[in-house]
Amino acid sequence: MTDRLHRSTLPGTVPAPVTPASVGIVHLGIGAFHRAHQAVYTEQAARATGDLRWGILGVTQRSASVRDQLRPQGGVYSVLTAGATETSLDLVGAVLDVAWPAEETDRVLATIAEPTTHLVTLTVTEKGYCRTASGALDTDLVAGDLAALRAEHAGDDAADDGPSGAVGLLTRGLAARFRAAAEHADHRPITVLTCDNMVDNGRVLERLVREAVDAALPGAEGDALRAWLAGSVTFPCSMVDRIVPATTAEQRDDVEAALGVRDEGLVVGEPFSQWVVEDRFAGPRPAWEEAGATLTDDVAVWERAKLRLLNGTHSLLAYAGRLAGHETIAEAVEDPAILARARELLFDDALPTLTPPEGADLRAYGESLLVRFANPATGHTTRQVSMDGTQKIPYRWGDTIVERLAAGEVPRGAAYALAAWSEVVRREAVAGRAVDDPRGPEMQRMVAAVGGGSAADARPEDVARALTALAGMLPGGAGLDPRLLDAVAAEVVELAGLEGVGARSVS
Ligand code: CS2
Repeated sequence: MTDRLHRSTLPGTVPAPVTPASVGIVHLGIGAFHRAHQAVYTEQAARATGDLRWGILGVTQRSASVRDQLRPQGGVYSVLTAGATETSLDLVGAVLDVAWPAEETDRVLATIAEPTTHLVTLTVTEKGYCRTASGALDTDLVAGDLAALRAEHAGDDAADDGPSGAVGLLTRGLAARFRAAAEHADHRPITVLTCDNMVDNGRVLERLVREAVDAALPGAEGDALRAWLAGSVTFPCSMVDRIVPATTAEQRDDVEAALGVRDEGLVVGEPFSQWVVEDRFAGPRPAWEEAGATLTDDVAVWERAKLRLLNGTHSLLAYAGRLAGHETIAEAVEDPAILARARELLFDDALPTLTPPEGADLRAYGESLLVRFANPATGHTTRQVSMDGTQKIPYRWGDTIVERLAAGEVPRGAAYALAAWSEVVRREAVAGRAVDDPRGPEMQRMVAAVGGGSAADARPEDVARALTALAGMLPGGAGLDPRLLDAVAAEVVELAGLEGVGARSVS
């Protein structure tokens, strides 16, 4: 067996990573995406400037697996950049350690409170924000954190069963920082930077933190904390982009052969990477612009273009691809029938709804996405991208649909995409398999109800109408618009007919 990669036993064949002097960033949700994106920008900024204040304490969400991958390696891991024709390997040392909150909540809270910590960043996925269908904080889901926040505020020991969600953990961390600031008579400003694929992501998170404080500490009790949040904490918006699929065992073996040491923390990403960040920081930050990030006052135009064009098309490819039996996004985009519908969503539906960011050509951007999706080297699966549809679709297709309907047009590509999603859900329900979505059980019950108690008896077009109208899915009442519902129903009849209703299961 080969040795494990470690800060102290680095392979000589790849440039050495940085070793930060201290933690400056707490990152909530240290999955593959963060390690292949923001951590790489932080690493490159440190290399360019020599500023070593920006070590990252990564925090996992539900499981300890990333901690178990990185802690034995002193935080160091490699990034395999997988292009269609070339690959390259880099070592990243920006992550100093990883904490699993179930066992180390106190350490996470204390690190957020430290004066040397200037940023909390997040990639916890859309569902990690624990919202109800109306978008408000789901106070039942985060009840444990709210109780702990109350207890900590009163100076009691929180009966800690581990945090129940990122928003709860973040709010507790901010409250700990507020108390430390009061104790030391300083302000400890801090920036909370969300990097998840949501419209106006910073504003959404700011509101959810406020809702958590209001729920746990209503009235005068929470006033001083609220004032500190308003005066000392900023929540910039950001747009992040890099295709980073789950790492496979085969890729780990290949990299082990190349490096001569075993890296359990390996992540794989495409060559393209982009980060547009709203320039609204409460205190110091790494010089991410040295690594190619764009700091701007107007993230919204980029955020909307990326969500509607890239993520919107990605989801269409994932659902339609699964129905056609394609395992990867690259296979799906090379299927001419699916590609034609992807182009329709991109160029006929989404493009007319967008304002191009300064200097950008969104048609060329759309074409470049199709090339990126066709890169077979990342191995991104349709199954992975199709997860959590109810959490993603509102941002990816919702606003396109609303704006096209308002302009008197029926968005055909988006209707096809909704039909493909509905068909995947229906077939899972018929097969009695769990739908990989926080609202999966609710949708399964819905399919059965449409079939009069049996999913197998539900007609695809009726399921599609019901799912399109599901509360919280499409903004502005678009899910009830008869023009859209008729278009989705017509598409699903075709999709179901092509595949033979219920006969074939989704891959
Ligand atoms: C994907 C994204 O899994 C998904 O839903 O659409 O993770 C996508 O790969 C990234 O947003 C690309 O920047």
